[in-house]
Amino acid sequence: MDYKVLKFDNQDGIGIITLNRPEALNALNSTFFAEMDKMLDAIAKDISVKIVVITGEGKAFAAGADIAEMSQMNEQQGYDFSQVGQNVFNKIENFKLPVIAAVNGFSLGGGCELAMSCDIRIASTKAKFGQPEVNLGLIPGYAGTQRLARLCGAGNALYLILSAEMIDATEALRIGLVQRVYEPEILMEKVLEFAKNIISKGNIAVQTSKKVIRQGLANNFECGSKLESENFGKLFGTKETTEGISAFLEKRKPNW
Ligand code: CO8
Repeated sequence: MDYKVLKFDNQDGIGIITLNRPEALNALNSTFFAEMDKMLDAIAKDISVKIVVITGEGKAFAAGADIAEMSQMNEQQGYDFSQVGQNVFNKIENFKLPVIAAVNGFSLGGGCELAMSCDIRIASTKAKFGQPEVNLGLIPGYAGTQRLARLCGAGNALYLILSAEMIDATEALRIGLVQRVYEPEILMEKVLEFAKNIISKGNIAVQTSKKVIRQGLANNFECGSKLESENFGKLFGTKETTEGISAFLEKRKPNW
């Protein structure tokens, strides 16, 4: 497939998806959602990709849903556009591989919601975050009301969504919206180093950890803990776990 607003690069097993419509600050339009959906399917089939990084070209990660496209919408179309976005972001959240957001710049509205659907957010000191929808007489529509409240607590979600305030990376780090912050010049280097470190671990264990955390959060503590035990047990049936434990006891590096 020919991609118009996305780029893909496989760097030694790290699949890098770059939002590539910098002239519109990578605003999320229907083309973006169709292409992201297809690209995720293609990555899922490519066994050489072990982890995914999402970033943006230019000064934005993504400055939100495409306001020009939304300007023509009626109630039904607004609902449908919200559903399309939620489905794609759910696909990222439940993707079998870990997904890291390398937040290079503006991450606003739908752009912040995209970052929140990723597993881990690593930001540049130039990044800015916010849910400015109320400035437009809107609310977040790609599950931002739900993810922000779960990631940063109801108080922080209400503070940001009701005020439309834009915060910098330091503040985003303080409220737990991002996990690390680096200078822009070294952002990708640090993200790739981090991704490489994850790839060097037991891949099945890494993917199982993500699955159990994600499915556990969608259920109650008891269900989540049971899921953990089931998956913990299953790992003892894999060559990966046998090799990992043997390598430790034999004081050598695992040969996955
Ligand atoms: N949509 C469409 N175009 C955009 C968007 C956007 N969200 N953001 C920026 N652009 C365009 C601008 O129109 C401009 O285009 P042009 O050069 O043709 O005039 C170009 O990108 C560059 O932008 P600016 O000149 O504004 O750049 P600045 O550096 O001056 O400002 C800002 C950067 C502060 C990020 C500013 O562009 C801005 O405020 N953007 C809008 C941010 C925003 O409100 N985002 C939230 C959108 S609503 C949303 O995301 C809802 C999600 C849920 C949807 C549910 C489905 C219905």
